[in-house]
Amino acid sequence: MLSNYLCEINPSVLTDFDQLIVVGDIHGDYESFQKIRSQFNPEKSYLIFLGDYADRGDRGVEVISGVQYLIRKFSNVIALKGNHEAYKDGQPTFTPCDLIHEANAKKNGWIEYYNNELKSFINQLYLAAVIPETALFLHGGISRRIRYLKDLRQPSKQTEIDVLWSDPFEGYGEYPNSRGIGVLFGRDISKNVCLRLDVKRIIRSHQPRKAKDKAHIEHCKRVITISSTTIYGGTPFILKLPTKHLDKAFDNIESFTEHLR
Ligand SMILES: [Mn+2]
Repeated sequence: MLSNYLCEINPSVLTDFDQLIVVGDIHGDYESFQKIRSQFNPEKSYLIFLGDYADRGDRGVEVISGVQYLIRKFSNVIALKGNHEAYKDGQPTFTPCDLIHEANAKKNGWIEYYNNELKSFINQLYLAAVIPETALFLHGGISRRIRYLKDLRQPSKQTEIDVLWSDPFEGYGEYPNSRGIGVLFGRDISKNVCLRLDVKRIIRSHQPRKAKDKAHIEHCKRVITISSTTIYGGTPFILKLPTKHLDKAFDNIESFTEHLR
């Protein structure tokens, strides 16, 4: 159980920091994680991770313990849940789960790792974060089910699945996702959800192949996909945006893309 699904970021707290750093999928790429850490200044940065910390790359255990350390130590670091953090009774709801093999090789076996480390990590993850009038942050996407902020504060099981698994497509309407879970959402869905939740854009990850070298912008600039992993090649990056001119910075995102190589 997540103790709190939606992290509502107070804009006046945010402007206590110089920059907002947003991190996409890491997928066990510990080298990229270390570079992200070196970009983070606890006094000056507010840091948001968008999920998918492990699997695919071979150092998910290390990435998770690094993120765990940051969210425990700093109130200005928050981490969202990705579909690779979705487990039910110690069983992954996705395949393949490389973290099981990693935990068996590096720790005292999967069950112990899950119960003693992973579970408490997952319990600290939010499903989404919002900066009022500015941006909604989540791992995968949205659906018609999201009509009010309360749908994210108290999400139904299906809404949670939509957020973790969905992808945007360049059309209109909403269709079943070819992943077999979540939806494909069109530009009209993005427009409506942004209007109803009073944000200008949605920042997400979940498709690192689409954002190998730079942010992928679609749906009339309302949907921005980022990636912070080398697992599919390309140059991983983070967003590093000035908190005082956040809206302007989001509209000029290339200038605030910080490559990690
Ligand atoms: Mn994902």
